[in-house]
Amino acid sequence: MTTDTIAAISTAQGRSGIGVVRLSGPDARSIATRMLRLRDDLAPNHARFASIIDEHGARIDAGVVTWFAAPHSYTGEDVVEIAAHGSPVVLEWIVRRAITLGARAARPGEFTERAFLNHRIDLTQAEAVRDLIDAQTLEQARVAAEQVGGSLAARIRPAKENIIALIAEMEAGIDFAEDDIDTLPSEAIVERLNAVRAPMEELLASFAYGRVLHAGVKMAIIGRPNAGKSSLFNRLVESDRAIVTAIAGTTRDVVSERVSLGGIPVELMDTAGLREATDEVERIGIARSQQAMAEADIVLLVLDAEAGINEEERHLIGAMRNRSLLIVQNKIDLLGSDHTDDATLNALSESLGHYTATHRVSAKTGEGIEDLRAAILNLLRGSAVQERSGVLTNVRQQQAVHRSVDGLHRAHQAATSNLPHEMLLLDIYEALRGMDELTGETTPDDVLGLIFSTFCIGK
Ligand SMILES: Nc1nc2c(ncn2[C@@H]2O[C@H](COP(=O)(O)OP(=O)(O)OP(=O)(O)O)[C@@H](O)[C@H]2O)c(=O)[nH]1
Ligand SMILES: [Mg+2]
Repeated sequence: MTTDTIAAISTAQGRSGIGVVRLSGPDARSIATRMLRLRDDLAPNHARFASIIDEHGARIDAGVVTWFAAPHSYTGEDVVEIAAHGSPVVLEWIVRRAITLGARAARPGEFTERAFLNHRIDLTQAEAVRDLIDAQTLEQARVAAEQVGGSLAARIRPAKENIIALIAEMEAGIDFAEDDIDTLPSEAIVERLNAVRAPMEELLASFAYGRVLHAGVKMAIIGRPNAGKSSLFNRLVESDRAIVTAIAGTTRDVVSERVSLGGIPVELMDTAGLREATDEVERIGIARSQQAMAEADIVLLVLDAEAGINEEERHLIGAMRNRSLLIVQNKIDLLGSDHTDDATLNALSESLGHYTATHRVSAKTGEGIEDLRAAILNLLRGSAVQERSGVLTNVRQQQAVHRSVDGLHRAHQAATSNLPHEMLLLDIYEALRGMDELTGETTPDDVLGLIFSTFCIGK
Protein backbone atom coordinates (compact mmCIF):
# COMPACT_ATOMS: atom_id res chain seq x y z
CA MET A 1 0.00 0.00 0.00
CA THR A 2 1.22 3.49 -0.82
CA THR A 3 1.60 5.93 2.02
CA ASP A 4 1.29 9.28 0.31
CA THR A 5 -1.84 11.00 -0.94
CA ILE A 6 -2.14 12.20 -4.51
CA ALA A 7 -4.33 14.90 -6.05
CA ALA A 8 -5.21 15.95 -9.58
CA ILE A 9 -7.90 17.53 -11.70
CA SER A 10 -9.71 14.59 -13.28
CA THR A 11 -11.86 16.46 -15.77
CA ALA A 12 -10.70 17.91 -19.07
CA GLN A 13 -8.69 21.10 -19.23
CA GLY A 14 -10.57 24.29 -19.88
CA ARG A 15 -13.84 25.76 -18.70
CA SER A 16 -16.83 23.53 -18.10
CA GLY A 17 -19.99 23.38 -16.05
CA ILE A 18 -18.46 21.11 -13.47
CA GLY A 19 -14.88 20.07 -12.79
CA VAL A 20 -13.67 17.31 -10.51
CA VAL A 21 -10.58 17.17 -8.34
CA ARG A 22 -9.70 13.76 -7.08
CA LEU A 23 -7.67 12.80 -4.03
CA SER A 24 -6.45 9.30 -3.24
CA GLY A 25 -4.43 7.98 -0.33
CA PRO A 26 -4.53 7.61 3.43
CA ASP A 27 -4.94 11.36 4.05
CA ALA A 28 -7.45 12.03 1.29
CA ARG A 29 -10.31 12.49 3.69
CA SER A 30 -8.52 14.62 6.27
CA ILE A 31 -7.00 16.86 3.60
CA ALA A 32 -10.37 17.32 1.93
CA THR A 33 -12.26 18.10 5.11
CA ARG A 34 -9.76 20.83 5.95
CA MET A 35 -10.74 22.77 2.87
CA LEU A 36 -14.45 22.10 3.13
CA ARG A 37 -17.30 23.42 5.23
CA LEU A 38 -19.76 20.56 5.50
CA ARG A 39 -23.24 20.56 6.94
CA ASP A 40 -23.15 16.78 7.30
CA ASP A 41 -20.03 14.70 7.79
CA LEU A 42 -18.64 12.78 4.85
CA ALA A 43 -19.99 9.24 4.68
CA PRO A 44 -18.77 6.48 2.38
CA ASN A 45 -20.41 6.54 -1.06
CA HIS A 46 -22.61 9.52 -0.18
CA ALA A 47 -22.51 12.84 -1.95
CA ARG A 48 -22.41 15.90 0.34
CA PHE A 49 -22.92 19.55 -0.40
CA ALA A 50 -19.97 21.59 0.77
CA SER A 51 -18.45 25.02 0.66
CA ILE A 52 -14.86 24.99 -0.50
CA ILE A 53 -12.98 27.36 1.78
CA ASP A 54 -9.52 28.87 1.97
CA GLU A 55 -7.28 28.94 5.05
CA HIS A 56 -9.19 31.90 6.47
CA GLY A 57 -12.56 30.24 6.08
CA ALA A 58 -13.52 32.36 3.08
CA ARG A 59 -15.63 30.61 0.51
CA ILE A 60 -13.98 29.97 -2.87
CA ASP A 61 -16.72 27.85 -4.39
CA ALA A 62 -19.46 25.39 -3.51
CA GLY A 63 -19.71 21.86 -4.74
CA VAL A 64 -20.52 18.25 -4.16
CA VAL A 65 -18.06 16.00 -2.39
CA THR A 66 -18.03 12.21 -2.38
CA TRP A 67 -15.89 9.97 -0.22
CA PHE A 68 -15.19 6.41 -1.28
CA ALA A 69 -13.73 4.56 1.69
CA ALA A 70 -10.87 2.11 1.24
CA PRO A 71 -10.86 -0.54 -0.07
CA HIS A 72 -14.11 0.05 -1.94
CA SER A 73 -12.84 2.75 -4.27
CA TYR A 74 -11.30 3.04 -7.70
CA THR A 75 -7.76 2.93 -6.33
CA GLY A 76 -8.49 0.71 -3.37
CA GLU A 77 -7.47 3.59 -1.09
CA ASP A 78 -9.53 6.36 0.46
CA VAL A 79 -10.70 8.50 -2.45
CA VAL A 80 -12.39 11.89 -2.22
CA GLU A 81 -13.87 13.56 -5.28
CA ILE A 82 -14.61 17.23 -5.10
CA ALA A 83 -16.95 18.37 -7.86
CA ALA A 84 -16.72 22.14 -8.09
CA HIS A 85 -17.64 24.58 -10.82
CA GLY A 86 -15.47 23.94 -13.83
CA SER A 87 -13.27 26.99 -13.63
CA PRO A 88 -9.61 26.16 -14.19
CA VAL A 89 -8.66 28.80 -11.61
CA VAL A 90 -10.81 27.20 -8.92
CA LEU A 91 -9.79 23.64 -9.77
CA GLU A 92 -6.10 24.48 -9.81
CA TRP A 93 -6.50 26.28 -6.52
CA ILE A 94 -8.08 23.18 -4.97
CA VAL A 95 -5.16 21.03 -6.09
CA ARG A 96 -2.64 23.58 -4.77
CA ARG A 97 -4.50 23.74 -1.49
CA ALA A 98 -4.48 19.94 -1.23
CA ILE A 99 -0.73 19.97 -1.83
CA THR A 100 -0.25 22.58 0.89
CA LEU A 101 -2.22 20.32 3.20
CA GLY A 102 0.07 17.37 2.50
CA ALA A 103 -0.93 15.85 -0.83
CA ARG A 104 1.28 15.42 -3.87
CA ALA A 105 0.44 16.16 -7.51
CA ALA A 106 -0.50 12.90 -9.22
CA ARG A 107 1.46 11.66 -12.21
CA PRO A 108 -0.41 10.69 -15.40
CA GLY A 109 -2.35 7.50 -14.82
CA GLU A 110 -1.35 7.31 -11.18
CA PHE A 111 -4.85 6.66 -9.88
CA THR A 112 -5.17 3.71 -12.24
CA GLU A 113 -1.65 2.61 -11.40
CA ARG A 114 -2.63 2.47 -7.74
CA ALA A 115 -5.75 0.51 -8.63
CA PHE A 116 -3.43 -1.96 -10.34
CA LEU A 117 -0.84 -2.06 -7.54
CA ASN A 118 -3.61 -2.56 -4.99
CA HIS A 119 -4.97 -5.48 -7.06
CA ARG A 120 -8.27 -3.79 -7.82
CA ILE A 121 -7.67 -4.41 -11.51
CA ASP A 122 -5.16 -6.27 -13.66
CA LEU A 123 -2.99 -4.74 -16.35
CA THR A 124 -5.38 -5.49 -19.22
CA GLN A 125 -8.13 -3.69 -17.32
CA ALA A 126 -5.85 -0.72 -16.71
CA GLU A 127 -4.99 -0.56 -20.40
CA ALA A 128 -8.67 -0.76 -21.22
CA VAL A 129 -9.36 2.27 -19.02
CA ARG A 130 -6.93 4.23 -21.17
CA ASP A 131 -8.43 2.77 -24.36
CA LEU A 132 -11.90 3.73 -23.23
CA ILE A 133 -10.87 7.33 -22.64
CA ASP A 134 -9.00 7.41 -25.95
CA ALA A 135 -11.84 5.76 -27.90
CA GLN A 136 -12.74 7.55 -31.09
CA THR A 137 -15.61 5.32 -32.09
CA LEU A 138 -18.40 3.74 -30.11
CA GLU A 139 -17.23 0.26 -31.08
CA GLN A 140 -13.79 0.98 -29.60
CA ALA A 141 -15.48 2.21 -26.46
CA ARG A 142 -17.69 -0.89 -26.23
CA VAL A 143 -14.77 -3.29 -26.55
CA ALA A 144 -12.73 -1.28 -24.05
CA ALA A 145 -15.63 -1.18 -21.58
CA GLU A 146 -15.90 -4.97 -21.71
CA GLN A 147 -12.19 -5.16 -21.06
CA VAL A 148 -12.38 -2.76 -18.11
CA GLY A 149 -14.78 -5.32 -16.69
CA GLY A 150 -12.04 -7.96 -16.94
CA SER A 151 -13.14 -9.87 -20.04
CA LEU A 152 -9.59 -10.56 -21.17
CA ALA A 153 -8.46 -11.96 -17.84
CA ALA A 154 -11.66 -14.01 -17.71
CA ARG A 155 -10.89 -15.41 -21.12
CA ILE A 156 -7.49 -16.80 -20.11
CA ARG A 157 -8.49 -17.85 -16.60
CA PRO A 158 -9.51 -21.46 -17.43
CA ALA A 159 -6.32 -21.96 -19.45
CA LYS A 160 -4.25 -20.60 -16.61
CA GLU A 161 -5.94 -22.82 -14.04
CA ASN A 162 -5.31 -25.85 -16.23
CA ILE A 163 -1.66 -24.96 -16.68
CA ILE A 164 -1.16 -24.49 -12.96
CA ALA A 165 -2.85 -27.83 -12.24
CA LEU A 166 -0.65 -29.53 -14.80
CA ILE A 167 2.49 -27.97 -13.35
CA ALA A 168 1.48 -29.05 -9.85
CA GLU A 169 0.97 -32.64 -10.92
CA MET A 170 4.19 -32.78 -12.86
CA GLU A 171 6.18 -31.20 -10.03
CA ALA A 172 4.69 -33.74 -7.65
CA GLY A 173 5.71 -36.49 -10.04
CA ILE A 174 9.28 -35.23 -10.03
CA ASP A 175 9.54 -34.51 -6.31
CA PHE A 176 8.13 -37.84 -5.27
CA ALA A 177 9.53 -39.94 -8.04
CA GLU A 178 11.17 -42.17 -5.45
CA ASP A 179 7.96 -42.49 -3.47
CA ASP A 180 6.26 -44.34 -6.30
CA ILE A 181 3.82 -41.59 -7.31
CA ASP A 182 2.86 -42.20 -10.91
CA THR A 183 4.35 -39.65 -13.26
CA LEU A 184 1.87 -38.46 -15.85
CA PRO A 185 2.11 -40.38 -19.12
CA SER A 186 3.16 -38.27 -22.11
CA GLU A 187 -0.16 -38.78 -23.92
CA ALA A 188 -2.03 -37.30 -20.99
CA ILE A 189 0.31 -34.31 -20.93
CA VAL A 190 -0.07 -33.73 -24.66
CA GLU A 191 -3.82 -33.88 -24.34
CA ARG A 192 -3.85 -31.36 -21.54
CA LEU A 193 -1.45 -29.06 -23.34
CA ASN A 194 -3.71 -29.11 -26.38
CA ALA A 195 -6.70 -28.18 -24.28
CA VAL A 196 -4.83 -25.05 -23.20
CA ARG A 197 -3.23 -24.26 -26.49
CA ALA A 198 -6.41 -24.07 -28.54
CA PRO A 199 -8.04 -21.21 -26.60
CA MET A 200 -4.72 -19.36 -26.34
CA GLU A 201 -4.23 -19.56 -30.10
CA GLU A 202 -7.76 -18.31 -30.61
CA LEU A 203 -6.97 -15.42 -28.34
CA LEU A 204 -3.85 -14.68 -30.34
CA ALA A 205 -5.93 -14.59 -33.51
CA SER A 206 -8.23 -12.02 -31.95
CA PHE A 207 -5.42 -9.50 -32.30
CA ALA A 208 -6.21 -9.19 -36.00
CA TYR A 209 -9.48 -7.52 -35.10
CA GLY A 210 -8.14 -5.84 -32.00
CA ARG A 211 -5.31 -4.16 -33.83
CA VAL A 212 -7.52 -2.89 -36.62
CA LEU A 213 -10.07 -1.71 -34.10
CA HIS A 214 -7.49 -0.03 -31.95
CA ALA A 215 -5.11 1.56 -34.40
CA GLY A 216 -7.46 1.92 -37.35
CA VAL A 217 -6.37 1.58 -40.94
CA LYS A 218 -5.28 3.75 -43.84
CA MET A 219 -7.11 3.42 -47.08
CA ALA A 220 -5.93 5.09 -50.29
CA ILE A 221 -8.23 5.79 -53.21
CA ILE A 222 -6.25 5.63 -56.42
CA GLY A 223 -6.90 5.52 -60.15
CA ARG A 224 -6.56 7.46 -63.36
CA PRO A 225 -7.61 11.09 -63.59
CA ASN A 226 -11.36 11.67 -63.77
CA ALA A 227 -12.23 8.13 -62.69
CA GLY A 228 -14.28 9.64 -59.89
CA LYS A 229 -11.91 9.16 -56.96
CA SER A 230 -12.77 12.43 -55.29
CA SER A 231 -16.48 11.87 -55.88
CA LEU A 232 -16.22 8.47 -54.23
CA PHE A 233 -14.12 9.89 -51.42
CA ASN A 234 -16.81 12.50 -50.75
CA ARG A 235 -19.46 9.76 -50.72
CA LEU A 236 -17.50 7.74 -48.18
CA VAL A 237 -16.77 10.66 -45.88
CA GLU A 238 -20.30 11.97 -46.42
CA SER A 239 -19.27 15.53 -47.14
CA ASP A 240 -18.02 17.59 -50.04
CA ARG A 241 -14.53 17.52 -48.71
CA ALA A 242 -12.58 17.09 -51.98
CA ILE A 243 -12.92 19.20 -55.10
CA VAL A 244 -14.69 17.48 -57.97
CA THR A 245 -14.58 18.81 -61.54
CA ALA A 246 -14.77 17.39 -65.05
CA ILE A 247 -11.17 18.47 -65.60
CA ALA A 248 -8.72 15.59 -65.49
CA GLY A 249 -6.04 16.32 -62.92
CA THR A 250 -8.24 18.20 -60.44
CA THR A 251 -6.81 16.66 -57.30
CA ARG A 252 -3.18 17.65 -56.89
CA ASP A 253 -2.44 16.71 -53.32
CA VAL A 254 -3.47 13.96 -50.94
CA VAL A 255 -6.66 14.87 -49.13
CA SER A 256 -7.36 12.78 -46.06
CA GLU A 257 -10.24 12.45 -43.67
CA ARG A 258 -10.98 10.13 -40.77
CA VAL A 259 -14.20 8.19 -40.85
CA SER A 260 -15.62 5.37 -38.80
CA LEU A 261 -16.60 2.24 -40.67
CA GLY A 262 -18.46 -0.19 -38.48
CA GLY A 263 -16.72 1.42 -35.52
CA ILE A 264 -13.25 1.00 -37.01
CA PRO A 265 -11.40 4.27 -37.51
CA VAL A 266 -10.33 4.64 -41.12
CA GLU A 267 -8.08 7.32 -42.53
CA LEU A 268 -9.34 7.75 -46.05
CA MET A 269 -6.97 9.32 -48.57
CA ASP A 270 -8.02 10.83 -51.88
CA THR A 271 -5.11 11.10 -54.29
CA ALA A 272 -4.08 12.75 -57.54
CA GLY A 273 -4.95 10.72 -60.65
CA LEU A 274 -2.12 8.59 -61.99
CA ARG A 275 -0.83 9.59 -65.44
CA GLU A 276 2.15 11.27 -67.10
CA ALA A 277 2.36 14.56 -65.21
CA THR A 278 1.80 17.71 -67.22
CA ASP A 279 3.59 20.05 -64.86
CA GLU A 280 5.75 20.19 -61.74
CA VAL A 281 2.82 20.44 -59.30
CA GLU A 282 1.14 17.41 -60.76
CA ARG A 283 4.41 15.49 -60.77
CA ILE A 284 4.76 16.03 -57.03
CA GLY A 285 1.09 15.24 -56.50
CA ILE A 286 1.44 11.93 -58.31
CA ALA A 287 4.55 11.07 -56.28
CA ARG A 288 2.41 11.62 -53.20
CA SER A 289 -0.27 9.34 -54.61
CA GLN A 290 2.35 6.61 -54.94
CA GLN A 291 3.45 7.25 -51.39
CA ALA A 292 -0.12 7.03 -50.11
CA MET A 293 -0.58 3.83 -52.02
CA ALA A 294 2.56 2.39 -50.44
CA GLU A 295 1.51 3.38 -46.93
CA ALA A 296 -2.10 2.26 -47.16
CA ASP A 297 -3.39 -0.88 -45.51
CA ILE A 298 -6.10 -1.06 -48.12
CA VAL A 299 -6.05 0.31 -51.66
CA LEU A 300 -9.24 1.19 -53.43
CA LEU A 301 -8.65 1.29 -57.18
CA VAL A 302 -11.28 3.29 -59.01
CA LEU A 303 -11.95 2.38 -62.65
CA ASP A 304 -14.16 4.22 -65.04
CA ALA A 305 -16.80 1.61 -65.92
CA GLU A 306 -17.60 3.29 -69.21
CA ALA A 307 -13.99 3.62 -70.31
CA GLY A 308 -13.05 0.10 -69.26
CA ILE A 309 -9.60 -0.87 -68.12
CA ASN A 310 -6.28 0.13 -69.66
CA GLU A 311 -2.86 -1.47 -69.65
CA GLU A 312 -1.58 0.66 -66.80
CA GLU A 313 -4.47 -0.30 -64.57
CA ARG A 314 -4.02 -3.94 -65.41
CA HIS A 315 -0.37 -3.63 -64.50
CA LEU A 316 -1.22 -1.92 -61.23
CA ILE A 317 -3.63 -4.70 -60.32
CA GLY A 318 -0.90 -7.24 -61.01
CA ALA A 319 1.51 -5.38 -58.77
CA MET A 320 -1.04 -5.36 -55.95
CA ARG A 321 -1.35 -9.13 -55.83
CA ASN A 322 -0.20 -9.41 -52.22
CA ARG A 323 -1.96 -6.33 -50.93
CA SER A 324 -5.49 -5.66 -49.79
CA LEU A 325 -7.05 -4.29 -52.94
CA LEU A 326 -10.63 -3.40 -53.75
CA ILE A 327 -11.52 -2.70 -57.34
CA VAL A 328 -14.35 -0.31 -57.91
CA GLN A 329 -16.03 0.27 -61.25
CA ASN A 330 -17.45 3.73 -60.99
CA LYS A 331 -19.96 5.62 -63.14
CA ILE A 332 -22.25 2.64 -63.72
CA ASP A 333 -25.06 5.16 -64.11
CA LEU A 334 -23.63 5.90 -67.55
CA LEU A 335 -24.14 2.35 -68.71
CA GLY A 336 -27.91 2.44 -68.99
CA SER A 337 -30.45 0.70 -66.85
CA ASP A 338 -29.38 -2.91 -67.27
CA HIS A 339 -25.74 -2.59 -66.35
CA THR A 340 -25.82 -5.67 -64.13
CA ASP A 341 -25.37 -7.70 -67.29
CA ASP A 342 -23.01 -5.30 -68.96
CA ALA A 343 -20.59 -7.16 -71.23
CA THR A 344 -17.62 -4.86 -70.62
CA LEU A 345 -18.04 -5.11 -66.87
CA ASN A 346 -18.36 -8.86 -66.90
CA ALA A 347 -15.45 -9.29 -69.27
CA LEU A 348 -13.36 -7.21 -66.95
CA SER A 349 -14.40 -9.20 -63.91
CA GLU A 350 -13.46 -12.41 -65.65
CA SER A 351 -10.13 -11.12 -66.84
CA LEU A 352 -9.13 -10.19 -63.31
CA GLY A 353 -9.21 -13.76 -62.09
CA HIS A 354 -8.24 -13.45 -58.46
CA TYR A 355 -10.13 -10.16 -58.16
CA THR A 356 -13.42 -11.17 -59.72
CA ALA A 357 -15.20 -9.38 -56.93
CA THR A 358 -15.19 -5.90 -58.37
CA HIS A 359 -17.62 -3.45 -56.94
CA ARG A 360 -19.96 -1.50 -59.16
CA VAL A 361 -20.93 1.89 -57.95
CA SER A 362 -22.00 5.29 -59.03
CA ALA A 363 -20.46 8.01 -56.95
CA LYS A 364 -22.92 10.31 -58.65
CA THR A 365 -26.19 8.56 -57.73
CA GLY A 366 -24.93 6.70 -54.67
CA GLU A 367 -25.80 3.32 -56.15
CA GLY A 368 -23.67 0.48 -54.76
CA ILE A 369 -22.04 2.64 -52.10
CA GLU A 370 -23.59 0.74 -49.20
CA ASP A 371 -22.41 -2.57 -50.64
CA LEU A 372 -18.96 -1.10 -51.09
CA ARG A 373 -18.93 0.02 -47.47
CA ALA A 374 -19.85 -3.51 -46.41
CA ALA A 375 -17.07 -4.93 -48.58
CA ILE A 376 -14.53 -2.54 -47.05
CA LEU A 377 -15.68 -3.52 -43.59
CA ASN A 378 -15.28 -7.21 -44.43
CA LEU A 379 -11.76 -6.57 -45.58
CA LEU A 380 -10.99 -4.54 -42.46
CA ARG A 381 -12.10 -7.28 -40.18
CA GLY A 382 -10.23 -9.81 -42.27
CA SER A 383 -10.74 -13.35 -41.21
CA ALA A 384 -11.11 -12.23 -37.63
CA VAL A 385 -14.65 -12.56 -36.45
CA GLN A 386 -15.90 -9.55 -34.66
CA GLU A 387 -15.27 -10.49 -31.08
CA ARG A 388 -16.42 -8.37 -28.24
CA SER A 389 -15.27 -10.09 -25.14
CA GLY A 390 -11.60 -10.19 -24.55
CA VAL A 391 -9.69 -9.28 -27.68
CA LEU A 392 -6.00 -8.42 -27.64
CA THR A 393 -5.75 -4.75 -28.47
CA ASN A 394 -2.07 -3.90 -28.27
CA VAL A 395 1.34 -5.31 -29.11
CA ARG A 396 2.28 -5.79 -25.47
CA GLN A 397 -0.69 -8.08 -24.96
CA GLN A 398 -0.03 -9.86 -28.21
CA GLN A 399 3.59 -10.53 -27.28
CA ALA A 400 2.62 -11.89 -23.89
CA VAL A 401 0.15 -14.34 -25.40
CA HIS A 402 2.69 -15.19 -28.06
CA ARG A 403 5.18 -16.11 -25.40
CA SER A 404 2.62 -18.36 -23.82
CA VAL A 405 1.64 -20.06 -27.07
CA ASP A 406 5.31 -20.56 -27.97
CA GLY A 407 5.94 -22.19 -24.62
CA LEU A 408 2.95 -24.49 -25.08
CA HIS A 409 4.15 -25.35 -28.53
CA ARG A 410 7.62 -26.29 -27.34
CA ALA A 411 6.20 -28.21 -24.41
CA HIS A 412 4.03 -30.14 -26.82
CA GLN A 413 7.06 -31.05 -28.92
CA ALA A 414 9.04 -32.03 -25.84
CA ALA A 415 6.21 -34.22 -24.61
CA THR A 416 5.82 -36.02 -27.91
CA SER A 417 9.56 -36.68 -28.02
CA ASN A 418 9.43 -38.06 -24.49
CA LEU A 419 11.92 -35.59 -23.05
CA PRO A 420 12.29 -35.66 -19.25
CA HIS A 421 9.58 -33.82 -17.34
CA GLU A 422 12.08 -31.37 -15.87
CA MET A 423 12.76 -30.08 -19.38
CA LEU A 424 9.12 -30.02 -20.31
CA LEU A 425 8.27 -28.08 -17.20
CA LEU A 426 10.56 -25.23 -18.24
CA ASP A 427 8.44 -24.68 -21.33
CA ILE A 428 5.20 -24.96 -19.42
CA TYR A 429 6.44 -22.39 -16.91
CA GLU A 430 7.23 -20.16 -19.87
CA ALA A 431 3.61 -20.52 -21.02
CA LEU A 432 2.44 -19.54 -17.55
CA ARG A 433 4.78 -16.57 -17.51
CA GLY A 434 3.24 -15.31 -20.76
CA MET A 435 -0.19 -15.44 -19.15
CA ASP A 436 1.07 -13.60 -16.08
CA GLU A 437 2.72 -11.01 -18.25
CA LEU A 438 -0.58 -10.37 -19.98
CA THR A 439 -2.35 -9.60 -16.72
CA GLY A 440 0.67 -7.76 -15.33
CA GLU A 441 1.58 -10.14 -12.56
CA THR A 442 5.18 -10.42 -13.71
CA THR A 443 5.59 -7.18 -15.62
CA PRO A 444 8.76 -5.28 -14.71
CA ASP A 445 8.38 -1.85 -13.09
CA ASP A 446 9.89 0.10 -15.95
CA VAL A 447 7.39 -1.42 -18.37
CA LEU A 448 4.58 -0.56 -15.99
CA GLY A 449 5.89 2.99 -15.76
CA LEU A 450 5.84 3.25 -19.54
CA ILE A 451 2.29 1.99 -19.76
CA PHE A 452 0.88 4.35 -17.16
CA SER A 453 2.74 7.33 -18.54
CA THR A 454 0.48 7.13 -21.61
CA PHE A 455 -2.57 7.91 -19.47
CA CYS A 456 -4.12 11.30 -18.81
CA ILE A 457 -3.49 13.12 -15.59
CA GLY A 458 -6.27 12.55 -13.11
CA LYS A 459 -7.12 9.02 -14.29
N1 LIG B 1 -21.94 10.07 -64.42
C1 LIG B 1 -21.06 10.03 -63.45
N2 LIG B 1 -20.11 10.95 -63.34
C2 LIG B 1 -19.23 10.85 -62.32
C3 LIG B 1 -19.30 9.81 -61.37
N3 LIG B 1 -18.31 9.98 -60.48
C4 LIG B 1 -17.65 11.10 -60.86
N4 LIG B 1 -18.20 11.62 -61.96
C5 LIG B 1 -17.78 12.81 -62.68
O1 LIG B 1 -16.48 12.58 -63.21
C6 LIG B 1 -15.72 13.79 -63.16
C7 LIG B 1 -14.44 13.58 -62.39
O2 LIG B 1 -14.78 13.30 -61.03
P1 LIG B 1 -13.73 13.43 -59.86
O3 LIG B 1 -14.35 12.87 -58.66
O4 LIG B 1 -13.20 14.79 -59.81
O5 LIG B 1 -12.61 12.44 -60.42
P2 LIG B 1 -11.15 12.18 -59.86
O6 LIG B 1 -10.84 10.75 -60.08
O7 LIG B 1 -11.03 12.68 -58.47
O8 LIG B 1 -10.27 13.05 -60.83
P3 LIG B 1 -8.82 13.72 -60.58
O9 LIG B 1 -8.83 14.39 -59.28
O10 LIG B 1 -8.70 14.66 -61.70
O11 LIG B 1 -7.84 12.61 -60.67
C8 LIG B 1 -16.62 14.84 -62.54
O12 LIG B 1 -17.24 15.56 -63.58
C9 LIG B 1 -17.64 14.01 -61.80
O13 LIG B 1 -18.88 14.68 -61.67
C10 LIG B 1 -20.34 8.84 -61.51
O14 LIG B 1 -20.48 7.89 -60.74
N5 LIG B 1 -21.17 8.99 -62.57
MG1 LIG C 1 -9.87 14.07 -57.64
